Amino acid sequence: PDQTPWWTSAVVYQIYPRSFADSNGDGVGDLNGITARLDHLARLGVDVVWLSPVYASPQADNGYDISDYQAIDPVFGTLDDFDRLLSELHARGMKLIMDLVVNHTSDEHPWFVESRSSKDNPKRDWYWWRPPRDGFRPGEPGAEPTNWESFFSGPTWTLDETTGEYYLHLFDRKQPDLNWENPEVRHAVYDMMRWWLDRGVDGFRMDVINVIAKDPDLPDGALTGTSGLGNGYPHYGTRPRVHDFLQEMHREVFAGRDGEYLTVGEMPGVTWEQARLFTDPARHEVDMVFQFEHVSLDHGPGGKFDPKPLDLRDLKASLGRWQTALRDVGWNSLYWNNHDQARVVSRFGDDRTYWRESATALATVLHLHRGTPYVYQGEELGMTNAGFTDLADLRDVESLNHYRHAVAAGTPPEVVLDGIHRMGRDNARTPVQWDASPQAGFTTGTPWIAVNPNHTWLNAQAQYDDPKSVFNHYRRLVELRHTLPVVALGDFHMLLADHPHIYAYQRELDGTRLLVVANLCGSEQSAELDWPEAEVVLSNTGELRWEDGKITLGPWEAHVLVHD
Ligand code: TEU
Repeated sequence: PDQTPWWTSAVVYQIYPRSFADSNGDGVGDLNGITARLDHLARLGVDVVWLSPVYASPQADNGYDISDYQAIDPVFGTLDDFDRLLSELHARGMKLIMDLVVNHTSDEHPWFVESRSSKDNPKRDWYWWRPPRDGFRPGEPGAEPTNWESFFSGPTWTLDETTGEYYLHLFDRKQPDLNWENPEVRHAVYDMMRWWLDRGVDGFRMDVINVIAKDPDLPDGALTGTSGLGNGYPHYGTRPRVHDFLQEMHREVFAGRDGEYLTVGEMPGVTWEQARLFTDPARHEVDMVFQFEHVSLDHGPGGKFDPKPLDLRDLKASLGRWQTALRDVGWNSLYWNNHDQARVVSRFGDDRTYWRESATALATVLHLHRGTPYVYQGEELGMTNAGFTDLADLRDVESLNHYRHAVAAGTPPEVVLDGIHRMGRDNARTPVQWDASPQAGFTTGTPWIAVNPNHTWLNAQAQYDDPKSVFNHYRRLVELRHTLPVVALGDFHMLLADHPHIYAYQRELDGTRLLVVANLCGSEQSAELDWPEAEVVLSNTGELRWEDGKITLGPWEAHVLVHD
């Protein structure tokens, strides 16, 4: 029988529930809002929905701080609302994968409330507790047990006054890290995962699943940057033990079930060498990973909030490396956007002069690689960065913590704000723009974060019936993946690797060849390209100009050709 996994020809759509659609006018998106908008997904043709967290949460990190894994937060609705959404998705032939956030819980989770209550509480060892560093009193600067810097600025340890010990949090202090060395923790997670699979969900996106294994000696990291804190990544990032945990998870949760599941591990800092192991089907770990190489290429010396221009050759080298790495084993995910990344049309494209052309050119280049594409809500409309100008516009704990620490460290506030407005996660979290009405059809109330003013022209309603719209271009890309086996399974071969502005590659399967050629800049480009006469199956703008082996492409002009 055909052993090709179903997800090799699938497209996944990510919903960030608080910004997708609000059904009860409280200004926050919810489950019933999603259910009311499923026709949008069906029109697009996507196969799977990845639902960002809707569990009970104090919302310190917009739901990535969970206080009850088996309850729906009232702001999103009820378990009945969830079951209705799931059955409506299944009725339309779509699958649903949940966001599994088990590197850490909320500090308001009963597990942590118990753990912190006393040193001899049975759940004390469910988290990472340590006394102050030798020679330091509790609360004294430098008393933190390691010098690691948090993803969200500052130390990764917070003192708990009750017991005079520190607890570890790689992210915000309201997100204490679970101790995966403790089998009780692992089995509690597996019980919860089975509970969701028994409810009918089709798999999981696993939040920062490659940092769950810490070096129990908790050594310091090398000092980096100006914060005086150290890089802990070598001591908690993608350690070999992660493979043991994922293989145990597969045995305990998935083995023996006959469903068609999808697992994708979000792995900041993962290398292609490690991804070959994580995604090798024979190892039963995960089906694919989210890697971060390509979305770090525009990080300047100061990191994410100190952006630098992207060099297309770096992008081609990076994505090409991952295509080569996973051509004979494992599988790639393909993404530009998610709820943590600035909007690609503003970041790598042109959200002014060539907004539609650049959005569709970038989509074409990404989607026809070998791998499973992920479309983040609003990306299919070409939604842009928020255009925020003020600190008061921001909601994201990562940005707000960064602002506080960077300004305290002496960076001028306007410099810090500029980096946040360009690269901050709130750019991806403004409400989906459904129509031109006052709150873009997202809510009848006051949205939790401002709607982008460009929704008056940039919205789904304005695009559904426009054959040249971003939406219909994405719809055609999904259709190509569903109809042409060469898109799902063809070998990948990069072309024009050294051209500074043209991204070109070929796919090949059983004699069928597909060519993608795109000019990813705002000025006309040409190149020598030798390819046989072929049929143009998709273009985003202009007529293909290709004479005597020389191709000429206008600004952001992209074409897809097939030669049988
Ligand atoms: O993201 C982890 C992560 O790596 C991002 O926070 C990234 O490092 C940062 O945003 C810079 O791009 C996952 C979730 O996707 C994110 O929303 C959560 O905030 C985080 O884990 C903690 O759960």
